Amino acid sequence: MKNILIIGATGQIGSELTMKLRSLYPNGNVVAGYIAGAEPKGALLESGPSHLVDITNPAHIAEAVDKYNVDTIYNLAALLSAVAEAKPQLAWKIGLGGLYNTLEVAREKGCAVFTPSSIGSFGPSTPHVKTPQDTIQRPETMYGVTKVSGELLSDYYWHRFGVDTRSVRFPGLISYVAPPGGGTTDYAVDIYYSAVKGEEFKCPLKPGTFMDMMYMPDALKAAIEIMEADPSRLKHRNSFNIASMSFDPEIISAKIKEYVPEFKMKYELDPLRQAIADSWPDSLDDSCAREEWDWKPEYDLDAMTVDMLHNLRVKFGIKQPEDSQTV
Ligand code: AKB
Repeated sequence: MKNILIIGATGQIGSELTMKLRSLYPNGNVVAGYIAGAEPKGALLESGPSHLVDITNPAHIAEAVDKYNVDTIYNLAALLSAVAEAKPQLAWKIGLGGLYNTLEVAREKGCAVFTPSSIGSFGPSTPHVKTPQDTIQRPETMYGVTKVSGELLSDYYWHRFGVDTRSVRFPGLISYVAPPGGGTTDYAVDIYYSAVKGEEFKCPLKPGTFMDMMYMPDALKAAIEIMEADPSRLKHRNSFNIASMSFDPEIISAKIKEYVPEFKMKYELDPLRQAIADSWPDSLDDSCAREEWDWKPEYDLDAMTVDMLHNLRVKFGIKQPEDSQTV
């Protein structure tokens, strides 16, 4: 039986990961940790326990771990890249201060910890194409600084104290369930919303801006499989490159047009997001994850597009076209 605490359970990843873990561990406690003002609602609230966990307050984390006999913590609290540039002090407090609090509780109480890193942990001097697992990480954003520091701190707690820390570097995550907030890759979610609503999409990034992206079901699979992986096979821990698709605005727009021929996109660049995107890799080499814990994504751009369009139409009560298929 696994007892799991998800810190940030009402966010973009947390709201789906909590439900997935509850379906996988029906006999355990899968606790939705939330902050004031972002309380769980609906199925998330009704399907299992929840607890107020502000990651900047170590007592909250310890209380939830004790109350539910938690053995594994998913730490999903963070500000995304563009917001972190606007609020760098808060980004550090949550991203690094919060991680430190989590790791200290985990050390004292014997919990395993998953803390996602990101393609944002790389910077302008990183090789941009097929970025290797072990390479230069000199990010120039506060988001990236917290992510690469978090990787190092998590590895430190493993080597020094034996805390079972593991993680992956998430690409931009695409989902129809909860929207992201303040990321550089958010355009690849927003574009689908515009397509189903029949609105022209204003793209904040210029053509040729390639970044790795991933459909949420694959991201959840990665987060769960890395924590289930046989530790004797792991040569790396914090954090693994994972990848499933890389595209620029022109490629995703053309793919959407295959299914929504009337879809239109124009460019209205956001200089902050463009600068951040330019400093990130175009594509990651995820061969270490494939070798060490059999990572393999299920969705490519085509399968994701079909599923996103179908589910967004369901979400907004929009009629499906006659010839639409689901995956
Ligand atoms: C962001 O754009 O900030 C995130 C990320 C790639 O980590 N989606």
